Amino acid sequence: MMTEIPAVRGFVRMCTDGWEQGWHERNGGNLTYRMKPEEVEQCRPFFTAPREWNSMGVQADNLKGEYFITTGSGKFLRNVQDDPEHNIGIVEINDAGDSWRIVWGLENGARPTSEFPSHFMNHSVRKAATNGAYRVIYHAHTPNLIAMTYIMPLTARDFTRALWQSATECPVVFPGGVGVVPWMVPGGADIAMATSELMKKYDAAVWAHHGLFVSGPDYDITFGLMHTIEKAAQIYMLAITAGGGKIRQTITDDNLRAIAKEFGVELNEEFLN
Ligand code: 2HA
Ligand code: ZN
Repeated sequence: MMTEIPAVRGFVRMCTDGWEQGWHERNGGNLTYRMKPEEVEQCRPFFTAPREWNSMGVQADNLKGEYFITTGSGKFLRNVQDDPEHNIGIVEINDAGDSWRIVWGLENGARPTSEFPSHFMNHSVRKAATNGAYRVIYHAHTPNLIAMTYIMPLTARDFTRALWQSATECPVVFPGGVGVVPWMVPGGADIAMATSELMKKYDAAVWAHHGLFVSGPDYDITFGLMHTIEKAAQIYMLAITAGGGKIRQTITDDNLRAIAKEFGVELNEEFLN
């Protein structure tokens, strides 16, 4: 069965995990995974007759011929586990690197996520930046982080510092910090380009008043990054609310440097004083 193949099983589990966290109301959020060649071969016996090519409006040389597992446009992540064939699918990218076609799933006329252009451009950037190691792009509507985008300046520096200071593990989990995209219309080429520009530097990009985009090498690390950032945002919002808008004390820059030294990570110095 397709759903017994680890790459697919892990994908389905991640959709369910995100749903259970409360990050995927209705059709909110989306997930894509760039498959390894051996995973494509494991899945190939289950492929259906390829459907028509669809142009994306974006192009990437380094993703020509790749295969992605993707959530479906308008589909609810809540439903993926019960009915993967209608809610997720596998798409193949053409030799020009500018179109996809469905080779499995997304039954009854479904299409890849509306954010596929964003995911695609981010895969291209992260693949290049990590020598092919990064394979997962994940977008979720994380409530506490979204709330933060109403009360904080929309800069990478402000968000990174607030999140690093909100839990001791944060600088270890995302030493590079997070980027911030101002409010933009979702689903189009513009937000795809803005996000992928930030993804050259960061593993995570906050979408103001919308959610978070993260990238990683596998499902565990990528889900863990989303989880860690949202939990830090939750702590920040709890603290700022309980403190009536004031924070009495926090993790200092010297503390952050000490953590980095102990754990052998390099903090983005731009964000330290
Ligand atoms: O998939 O989250 O950003 C629905 C969305 C669009
Ligand atoms: Zn969204």
